[in-house]
Amino acid sequence: MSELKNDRFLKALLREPVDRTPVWMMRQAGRYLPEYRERREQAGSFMDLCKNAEFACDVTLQPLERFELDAAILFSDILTIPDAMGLGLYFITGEGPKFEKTIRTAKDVDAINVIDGEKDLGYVMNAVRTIRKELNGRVPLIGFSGSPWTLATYMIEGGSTREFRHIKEFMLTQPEAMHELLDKLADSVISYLNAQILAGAQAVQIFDTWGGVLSGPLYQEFSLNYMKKITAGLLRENEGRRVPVIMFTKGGGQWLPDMAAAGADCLGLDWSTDIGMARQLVGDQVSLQGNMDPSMLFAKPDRIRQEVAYILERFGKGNGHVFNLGHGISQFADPEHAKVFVDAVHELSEPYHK
Ligand code: 1CP
Repeated sequence: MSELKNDRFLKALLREPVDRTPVWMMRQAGRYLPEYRERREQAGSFMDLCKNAEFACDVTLQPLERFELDAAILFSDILTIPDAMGLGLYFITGEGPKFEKTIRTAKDVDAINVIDGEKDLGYVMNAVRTIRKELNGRVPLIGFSGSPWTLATYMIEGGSTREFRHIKEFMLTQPEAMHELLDKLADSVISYLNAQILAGAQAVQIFDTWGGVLSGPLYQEFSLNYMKKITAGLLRENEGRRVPVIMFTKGGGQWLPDMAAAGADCLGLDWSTDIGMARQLVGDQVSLQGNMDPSMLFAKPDRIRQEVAYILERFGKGNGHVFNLGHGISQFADPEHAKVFVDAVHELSEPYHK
């Protein structure tokens, strides 16, 4: 494997010194880029785009052609695991992901098998290998998975939801079956992420997009516990380097001290938490990733730069900050504004590393 030319991102995740604050954007490959929409059209469907290693590699690299990003993220989706479990994932334009089958009873849970990352999701591993080769050491590649709780919301609801009615009813009335499902998902995520690491992912992120819809004790019991199981089961070193783990719970700002003790190297923050306060709470246990409101990209360039400056100042001097948006970039964001954002992070962060 080729030498890594820019390892700022991996160093910052491990709280090692860097020259400038590294930056990437959640969902950096996607619908806000015209070249992505073109490829997506060519592929025919979103899943065809994910399953074709050349196409997946191509869209992974698209944002790197435009912006000076310090990391690439595998182009895929968190819902590949439930799809591999046999639930039948499909997409309806404008409505987001849907499943042909849903999980509603303990019997449904019993019928689910733990997946094997390399065997059942070989197309993802092929994409990882293709991207690593094509990156040729330019920047590190991030692999990812959904958290068990977040995957379960889609499996039980059958798609996106605002209310989380079915999953919360299931959790509250059939807690044993819920735990059995989450445990199978945690084992599947471990196998999936380890396969990504062996295929070439140099850091991994666990997306707990819906952990924040739970109250504190239920977050601990039904989401954080299973992410702990995952961090304990992951390969933490490959190719002679540590493979850092990032844990991102959207809406999890008030649980940072518990999350910091859950075995991840870095915690992702959404924009509702002040990053200076977060740093005080976690101390030197973990690094922090975030956290500009993605809507800030709708502002004019001066305002975007001002916000970047503010977040850098709130984090302050020293190691352990990876700049990012607080959640995925909007499909309506102007790519020129994304460029302003990325450039501003590099330009304005130098004094914080002297
Ligand atoms: O038709 C299309 O082009 C579909 C849009 C799309 C894209 C670009 C989907 C469907 N998934 C993706 C790619 C994707 N999904 C990536 C690619 C890598 C990158 O960041 O560039 C990643 C990391 C994800 C992860 C993902 N998928 C999450 C977690 C992150 C988050 O934003 O919270 C979630 C919740 C999903 C489910 C999903 N898949 C697609 C959509 C539109 C959604 C969200 C649905 C919802 O809001 O409930």
